[in-house]
Amino acid sequence: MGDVVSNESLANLLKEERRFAPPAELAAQANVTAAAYEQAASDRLGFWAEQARRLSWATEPTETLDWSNPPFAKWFADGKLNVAYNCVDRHVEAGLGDRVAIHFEGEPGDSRAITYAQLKDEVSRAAHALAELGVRKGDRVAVYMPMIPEAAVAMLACARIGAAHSVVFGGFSADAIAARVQDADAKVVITADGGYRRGKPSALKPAVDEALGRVEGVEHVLVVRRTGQDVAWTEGRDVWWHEIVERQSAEHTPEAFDAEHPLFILYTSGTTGKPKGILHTSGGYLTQAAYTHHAVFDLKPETDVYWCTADIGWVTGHSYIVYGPLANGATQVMYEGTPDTPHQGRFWEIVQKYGVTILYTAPTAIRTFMKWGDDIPAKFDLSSLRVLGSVGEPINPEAWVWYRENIGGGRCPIVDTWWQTETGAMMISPLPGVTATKPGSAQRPLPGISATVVDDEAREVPDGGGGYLVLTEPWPSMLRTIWGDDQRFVDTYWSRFEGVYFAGDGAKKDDDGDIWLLGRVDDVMLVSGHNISTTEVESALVSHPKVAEAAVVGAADETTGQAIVAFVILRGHAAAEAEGDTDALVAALRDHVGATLGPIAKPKRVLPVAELPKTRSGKIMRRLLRDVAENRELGDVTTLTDSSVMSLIQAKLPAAPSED
Ligand code: 6R9
Repeated sequence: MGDVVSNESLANLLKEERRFAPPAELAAQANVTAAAYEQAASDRLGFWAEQARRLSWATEPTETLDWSNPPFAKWFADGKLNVAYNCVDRHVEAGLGDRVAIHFEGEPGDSRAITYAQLKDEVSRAAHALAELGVRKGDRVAVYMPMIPEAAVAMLACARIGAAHSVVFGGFSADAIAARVQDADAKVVITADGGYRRGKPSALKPAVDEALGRVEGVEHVLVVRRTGQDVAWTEGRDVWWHEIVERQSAEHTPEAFDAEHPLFILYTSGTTGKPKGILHTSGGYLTQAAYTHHAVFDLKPETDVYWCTADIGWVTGHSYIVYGPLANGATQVMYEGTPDTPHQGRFWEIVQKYGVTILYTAPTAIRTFMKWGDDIPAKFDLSSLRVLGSVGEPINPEAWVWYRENIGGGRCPIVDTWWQTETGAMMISPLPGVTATKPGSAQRPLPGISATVVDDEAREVPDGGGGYLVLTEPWPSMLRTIWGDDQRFVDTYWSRFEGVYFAGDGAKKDDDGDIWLLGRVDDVMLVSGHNISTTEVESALVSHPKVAEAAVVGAADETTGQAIVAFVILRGHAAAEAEGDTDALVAALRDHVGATLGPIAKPKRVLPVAELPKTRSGKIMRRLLRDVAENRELGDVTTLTDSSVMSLIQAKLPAAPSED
């Protein structure tokens, strides 16, 4: 079929027949039922106006959406609120001051429980401290912190005084800090001496010092003492958090800001080019973060113990550690360190210790746990869990089923939540009390959200077809622009298809109309005229019992245009068995993909590797694997978690590719 050109935008190869009904007990008590879809469908703006009333407004909005100047939206524009008041004070005023807001678990094993009353005092003091350092409404503050409660306090203190925060992930370099501080013109940087990572203190302040040697405009650096490491000190500029914050009053009157007042800027690393400063504002963002956290996790704040394992430096940490859960008065766990310190059961030990009921993590972590083996979670009591979430990448059906069985004990619904830094909050996801879930599918747009799949000509694809994911109506937590670059905002998201938001992801609709995310469109492979998604081939590989993780890329090929090259990580036992001789296994894996998806998707080469290149938020970087597969010099590796991974992979490349 060499040169047959398919008229599909994206082939639909994978069939998944497994279905899991929502647990009856959960469905009977669910926060949100199927009626929400109907209600939102009949009156979308009325639906969101009602969700906005979950918040406490100083001035209730009378307008819902102003879309008179697309794509620049205004939500609840005549309303006024204080985001920090909504996340903290109002719970204390409601008599819930003694409820634990954050169970902090440090990597070395230290722990602290912080109640809503304590959080209110700490946020108030930090707000006064920022004001004393000269931070005013409308200013920007950069935050470069480990995963400690002060990171959340810092963000809320900014929100409280109307300064936008720009959190820079604590694993990023001085270059990244400098670029972000400069782009946002930050006045203050909040950091720590360091944090604990992989069993030892890991310094943070030196990177801030280095960055500030290169950019101007930062007046003060506020430093939390976490590790007690020695730090260089710039007199007049640097201030210890404990010295300035502790002496402030715990009484602070929150000012109400316009719903469209900037709340934060978060830079998406992006695969190429200058990072984009994604701007989020207050009222619409908080409405959707709070609503989705309530609906998708079925949060019962009186009894649930919620844990999101993301870092505060990513949007998941913003929306589902800080703003959504705290707006809902949740009790949550916050963990500082890595999943394998001091042992590979650390996450399950934490679930057991705090009685975690709702767990939100990423496919990359789930696949790592699969690789480490079923026996590790089996040693812990995970019976408190009742809802499991996934975010960050498409979750392979096999990883989904593993998560359900080995972590969820076969009883917990899994919510696979699709969204982006740009969308601010969840957009496509099952509802745990409503949806019969399908392993690997994010399924339906949430109530009040309009998403679909279109072909190259912007025509909606029929059920069973594949193409591009688009969002067809504005939503409350949508990005408002790219900081300082409205034109880039329009060009990047609103120009590929007229009048709709293009997310950059490939997707398909199955025969029931449910949506399956198929990876970034930049990664789609073109094999003999067929557009084949990375996700489907990777999922077919992961469905083989010997494979824990897979990444596939299209490499230039004389006969087929591109040929599929697969990099696989074997599961613990399989890696040991295959030691030395992988030829038989490679042949078996190629056949397995061929049998699962059809001959067109059979990889030309399969390379077992020990690690895959990932971004710091755990997403596979296929671009670098493409460089390897095409024997090119490696592109930019600075966003890699571990740059030695690439030399290991290159060293493993056999001279002669396996052929049919
Ligand atoms: C929240 C977050 C956004 C990109 C997005 C997509 C991928 C996220 C996903 C998913 C399939 C899911 N993605 N969740 N793909 N299924 N449930 O991750 O934001 O870091 O901006 O990344 O991540 O490709 O476009 P962000």
